[in-house]
Amino acid sequence: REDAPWWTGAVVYQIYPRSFQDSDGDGVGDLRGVLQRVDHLAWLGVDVVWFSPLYRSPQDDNGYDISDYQDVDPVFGTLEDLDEVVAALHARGIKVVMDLVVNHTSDEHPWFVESRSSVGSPKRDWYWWRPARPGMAPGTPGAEPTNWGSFFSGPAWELDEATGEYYLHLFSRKQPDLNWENPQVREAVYAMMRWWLDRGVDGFRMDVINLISKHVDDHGELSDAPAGDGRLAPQGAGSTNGPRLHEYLQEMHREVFAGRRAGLLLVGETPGATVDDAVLFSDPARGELDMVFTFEHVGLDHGPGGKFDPVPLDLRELKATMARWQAGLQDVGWNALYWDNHDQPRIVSRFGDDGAYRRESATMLATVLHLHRGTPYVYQGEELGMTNAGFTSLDDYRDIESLRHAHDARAAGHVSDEQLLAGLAAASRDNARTPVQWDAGPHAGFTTGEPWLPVTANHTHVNAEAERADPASVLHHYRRLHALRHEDEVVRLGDFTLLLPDHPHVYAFTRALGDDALLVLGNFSGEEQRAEVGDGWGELVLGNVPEPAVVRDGAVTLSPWEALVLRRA
Ligand code: ISL
Repeated sequence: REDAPWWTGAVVYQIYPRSFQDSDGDGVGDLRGVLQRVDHLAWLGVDVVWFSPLYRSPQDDNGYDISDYQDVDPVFGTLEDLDEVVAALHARGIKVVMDLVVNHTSDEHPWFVESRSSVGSPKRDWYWWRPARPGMAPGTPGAEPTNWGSFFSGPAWELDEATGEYYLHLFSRKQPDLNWENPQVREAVYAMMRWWLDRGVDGFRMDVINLISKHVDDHGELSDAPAGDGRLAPQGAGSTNGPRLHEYLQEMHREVFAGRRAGLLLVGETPGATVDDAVLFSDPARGELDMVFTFEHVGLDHGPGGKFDPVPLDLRELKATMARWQAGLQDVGWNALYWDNHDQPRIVSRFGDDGAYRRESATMLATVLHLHRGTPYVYQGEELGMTNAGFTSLDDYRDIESLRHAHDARAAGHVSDEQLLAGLAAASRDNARTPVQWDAGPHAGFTTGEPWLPVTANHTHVNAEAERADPASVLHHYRRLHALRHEDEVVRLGDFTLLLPDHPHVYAFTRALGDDALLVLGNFSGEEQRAEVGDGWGELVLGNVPEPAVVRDGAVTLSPWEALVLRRA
């Protein structure tokens, strides 16, 4: 137990800088704004802050399109401001993790500007340039070098008129993919990473890191992925978990992290990774990453038409999925636990009830997640029980994925405007990106100017100031969960066992370590629910309602959205 890495007892807090706190009235959050809120983070008891990209960027994808890896975008401040923020957080014992976006750069990055300048450019091979399909004229539909689809709609290839070749972009056309096959690219990335560690940051959250190795054949060529009927191949086909991925990660580890101070955090974002993949990524003996973000549990409410065509969650599927990941990483590796991030709709609006039971369901969801085995990630505003944005007009949306989807859906004409708006209201990434609700005042205390994205109307009662004053609030509940992880070895390290897999509304599991054990229950419904949990449960560790349920004759009746944590008697 003493050997367990520090992050088994840590909570990570994600800041999306654009929406956290504005200090200069331009309506966009910034680093000096973060300085104003360091007390909030310290009081909340988080151990690490992960910053979504702060780097210089044209902001086509809100900073996930980087034009200079070693500078801060002026909209957020300066490198000196960042140094101050890092120092202020370190002074409170909070580590700082940077987003690392190295599957792609911005098309305005000097590397790409050089690469696109001519077919003979020394950096031509730093990106994926390919001619049109044999026998087809560049620019004609279907002439793209492969059938790969972009994550943001349409083909993953863009024709560059000047040289007559296409370049690969798995995301927007302003995000060309780097060619990791080229050793110079890898060395440039590693050098940049070392520069950040030398500057004092404590690790990286690696954006779509399992897309960096493309599926090339023996001749270095890319080819069509199975699509069935001539349409675009699914997103990520041809590039997910490619053949050299583990080799690259191990090389990165040797080149960047070997011999560094203890206490770094390396977390990968890995859409499409399976449990078996995650074991490989997070097995300490392999020298790759500490943990990865999985996507299976946040795909369970995607319908036949994808994320913008949501279906109701079947709790049994959620339990089965989470339990499979818990079991798969029990002996080797580690889980990253999350409900929310800057790409996902708000969990209280998604799996909870953001109306009458907002407080209860937000605290229940938090309890269930944080009591799993793994490192919990809290996304800004989640600790307040912030809800989805509730936008009713297309004009409110700013997110490139949402706008591209809306454009394509309208062009294809297969959904009504009403359906389109309903899909966006449920699943748009902008749901997570509305400004943090600090107080009941104008623009929720986020800015003195016009916020870049509308503030949610419920900030008059859902806000940090009001919740700080209310011990029963979502905010206080998160603080208790963080303290519990810091203090309780069973929460950190106990084995996970799912109970009642077939109960349609109750999430139930135990955590056990030596003689100690916890029972965790969550009612995922607005009705009372009875659950058979057996006898032998004693002390109340945590609840979320004024009169917590009690186990009698081996059964318990939970009130709507109740969460209950009991210790073995
Ligand atoms: O949000 C998604 C779909 O709705 C995901 O597919 C997402 O695009 C994917 O998880 C990758 O996300 C990361 O890389 C993107 C960036 O837009 C996201 O914000 C980032 O989290 C490209 O850098």
